[in-house]
Amino acid sequence: MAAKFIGRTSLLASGLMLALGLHAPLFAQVSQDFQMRVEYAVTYTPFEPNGHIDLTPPYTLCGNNQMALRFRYTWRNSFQEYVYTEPVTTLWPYMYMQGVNPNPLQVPASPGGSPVVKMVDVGLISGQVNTSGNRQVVFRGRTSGFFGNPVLYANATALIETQIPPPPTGYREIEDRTVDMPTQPWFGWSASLSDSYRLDVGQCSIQDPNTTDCGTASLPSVVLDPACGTAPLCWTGNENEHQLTDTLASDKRYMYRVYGLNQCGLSTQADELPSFRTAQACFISGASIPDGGVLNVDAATLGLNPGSLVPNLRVTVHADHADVSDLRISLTKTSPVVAGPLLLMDRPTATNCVAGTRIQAAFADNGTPISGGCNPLEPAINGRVAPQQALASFAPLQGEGTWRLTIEDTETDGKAGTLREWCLSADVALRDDLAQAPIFPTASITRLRRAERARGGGRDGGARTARCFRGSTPCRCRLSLPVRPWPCRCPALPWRRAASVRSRFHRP
Ligand SMILES: [Ca+2]
Repeated sequence: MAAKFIGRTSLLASGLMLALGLHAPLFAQVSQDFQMRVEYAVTYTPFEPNGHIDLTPPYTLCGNNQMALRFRYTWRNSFQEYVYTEPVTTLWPYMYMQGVNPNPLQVPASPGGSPVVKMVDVGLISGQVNTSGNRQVVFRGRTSGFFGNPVLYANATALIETQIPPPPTGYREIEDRTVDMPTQPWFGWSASLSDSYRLDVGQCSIQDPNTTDCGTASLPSVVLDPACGTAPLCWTGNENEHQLTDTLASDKRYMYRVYGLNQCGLSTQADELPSFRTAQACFISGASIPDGGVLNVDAATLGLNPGSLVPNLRVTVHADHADVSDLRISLTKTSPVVAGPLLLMDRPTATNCVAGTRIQAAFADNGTPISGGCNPLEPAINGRVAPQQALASFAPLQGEGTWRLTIEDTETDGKAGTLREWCLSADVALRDDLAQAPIFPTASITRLRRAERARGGGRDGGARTARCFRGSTPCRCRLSLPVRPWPCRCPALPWRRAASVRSRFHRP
């Protein structure tokens, strides 16, 4: 009778405690002490088919894979029992119970109140999941009452992350069949369900510049080993972007591939991988574009046909900058003849340009005007971009000689950047003349402003303004060729926006 009475109270108490989510029985008598907890999980993944002991929740259950939860029971009762292990939350559709061992578990009477510790393994297998996420599941141990003892309960909670392999990589940058890319390009792709990535770049089997076909590329096969090992042009990391530190060959077509990885596998790949072609004469810079300042870099080229002209000149600019709308970019031929500067880009303010980061683009006369807007994602400006002034102006010039790229950060707003690389390409092949490729990061804009004031020069008198005068008649100052400045005189006005390129040109 006494036993029956104890049984009813303990059942009530443990039921109450179950409702409260407490381990039962916390405040029962020592003779009813029964607890369980998750000791660890054994997870089976494509990378660890023999299982991996995971001590830290959430425990990963991969699609079409298994896991085992090991429960530790502590029994301090003065009677023996059978304990059944069962879920008290719904496992379906994310996972199913596969088995419990041992079930039931026999626990002997605790000798003199010292604990009896036993382990039980519960096997789970994933359901047909196509999503991933954390799920909290509760298991309980339930005594049988077979020996006339009260039915006792103990609870344990496991946090399980169901996961599926990453979806196919969404290639964003570099877009397939882009030409005139820098030789240390920046790559960006979509991030989805991946913990890390592996990028491989390989030269295409078809190198004919007259076709955009790549053929095949000798990319290393990646089965389940995400490490690069000795693979060339390979990178692994956690970011869904990468700036290549190896230098690709100029004027070559390359294919690339990105695998997304998580514990549950590799992303699958589209049949056709993206490819791109590098520009002809490239100059790796790394020079900083000072905030509110000017960067000039000079570089020399050789034409493969010496003395030949530069039809369809293209200028590749790869600049890592925190706000592309600060920038004004121009190109000048500085020797053997002087021509320019020719304005490539002038502080674009179209959609997404303000605060847009990174330029990785080739300025070409058949490009798309920036006035159509920048990209919402990095790089803000990419692909083939129409220059502000036609590069066809340079067509009568020789490809050989020294060229100067000028990047002016017109806003002192704390946003600066780096010119990573720039390149020249034309329908007649050019190559960089490494023997004569001096780089001259130059004067800050402050010095240019001072020089301008000393001359009595003024602020912005650019091609689209009428602040300049020929006598008393407003006139348009232009930056395009011919080389010599137009005879315009600009009034001295307070500086607001720096305009060194223009103002130097507007010298009376
Ligand atoms: Ca700035």
